[in-house]
Amino acid sequence: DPFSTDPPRHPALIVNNPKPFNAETPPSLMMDNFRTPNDLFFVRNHLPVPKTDVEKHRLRVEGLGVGEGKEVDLSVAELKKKYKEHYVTSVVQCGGNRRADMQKFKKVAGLMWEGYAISNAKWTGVRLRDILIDLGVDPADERIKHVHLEGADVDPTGKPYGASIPFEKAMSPEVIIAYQMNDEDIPADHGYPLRCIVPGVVGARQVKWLTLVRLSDVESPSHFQQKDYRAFSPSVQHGEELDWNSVPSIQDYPIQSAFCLPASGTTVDRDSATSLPFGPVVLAEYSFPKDGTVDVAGYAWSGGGRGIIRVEVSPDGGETWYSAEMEQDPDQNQDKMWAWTLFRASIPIPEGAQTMDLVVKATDRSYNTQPETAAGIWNIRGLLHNAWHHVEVKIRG
Ligand code: MTE
Ligand code: MO
Repeated sequence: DPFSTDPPRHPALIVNNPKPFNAETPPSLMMDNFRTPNDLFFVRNHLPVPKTDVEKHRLRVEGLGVGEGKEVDLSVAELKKKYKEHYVTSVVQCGGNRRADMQKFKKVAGLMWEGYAISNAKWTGVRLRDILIDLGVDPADERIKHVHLEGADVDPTGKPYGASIPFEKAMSPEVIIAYQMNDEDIPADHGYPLRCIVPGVVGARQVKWLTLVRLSDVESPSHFQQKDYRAFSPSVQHGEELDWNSVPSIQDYPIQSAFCLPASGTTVDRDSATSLPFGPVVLAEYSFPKDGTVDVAGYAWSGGGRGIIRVEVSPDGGETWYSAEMEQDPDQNQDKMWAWTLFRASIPIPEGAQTMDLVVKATDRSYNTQPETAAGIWNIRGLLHNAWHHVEVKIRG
C-alpha cells in the first residue's frame, strides 16, 4: 500500500477520499481562527505523501536564462542562509471547491468538495524572485514565459506532480518558497520541507514537496497543467472529446464566498440567539439575547490580490440584502490582499417566516461579484464554482 506511510491526521477533518487523502476543514471550526491551524487546514493530495528528509532534500533550479552549467541544487539550509526571509498570509483554495454545490445544478465529475476546500495560513520562506535574480535571470528576458514547479510525490510510473505559473507572476514579490506554515515547519501533508506559495492563484499551482523550478518558453507538460484544472464552456457536454488546448490553464481565482455557519437544515428559535457571539465567551455568564435574528458567518476571497470590498447577506433568497461585518489582515491592502476575509452578520428574521433561504455574495476591488446561479458557469469538471451560496434554515416560534 503506497499510502501506508501517509502521516496521521486530525480526526475532525471531513474526509472526502482516504487514499490519496483529501479532506475539508470542518465549517463549524473554520471561523475560530483567521489563520487556519495546520492540523485543520484542508488537504488535497493527488498521490501518496512522499517521504522527504530535510537534510537530503534539494531544490533544483534550471532552464532558460539560468544557463548551462549554472543550474543549482539548493539544500534547505543553503536556501535559508543565502536569501532574505519573507512571509505572506495567503489562501490556498482548490479549483474544485464547492463542486458538490455545482452538482446540484447539473452533474459534474470530480471529488465532491462542499465549500471548505479553502484555508488561510501564514507562510514563511524566501522569494522565488530573489533566487532567480541571484542566478542571473533577467526579469525582462522575453524568452522566458513560464516557470515549471515539480513535487517529490510521484505516480506509479514515476512521474512527479507538476504545474507551472507565468514567469511574470513567478517574479512577483509575493511568490515564496516556503519552509514554514503558521511559524512551524510545514507539516508532511502540506509540503514538508519546501512548498511554492503563489498568492492569488488556484491551489493546484502551489506545489508541495517542491524539488524543481524550471524556466521555460512553454507551460509545464504535467497532466495537472495540461489535462486538468481547465474550465470548459457550459456548451461542452459529458462524453464529448475534449480539446484541452482550447481553454487556458486556471491561474488567478475568481471571487468566492460561502457561509460556514449556520449549517443547512438548522432550526432557529425566533426568540433566542442561534449561536454564540464571536470570540471567547464564558458560557455560564452569557445571557442569550432574544433578538429575532439569525447569526451567520463565513469567508470571502478573490484571486489576483483583489481585496474584498464588501460582503452582503440576504434572509430571503436575494430580495433583500444586509452588509456583513468583515475581518481582514490589517497588514494587507485592497490591491494586494492575499489573505481571506471572514464575515459575520445578524440577519433579522422576517415577520411570519417559517423558513429562510440565506444567501451570501461578495464584491472585490475590481467590482467583480458572484453569479446568481451556476447556469452560466457550469462546466463538466465542476471547477471554479462561485455562484451565490445558499443555506436553508427552519424557524421555530
Ligand atoms: N503539490 C503536490 N506536489 N502534489 C499535489 O497533489 N495538490 C495541489 C496543490 N499542490 C498537490 C500539490 C492542489 S490541487 C491543491 S488544491 C493544493 O495543493 C492543496 O494544498 P493543501 O493540501 O496544503 O491544502
Ligand atoms: Mo486542487
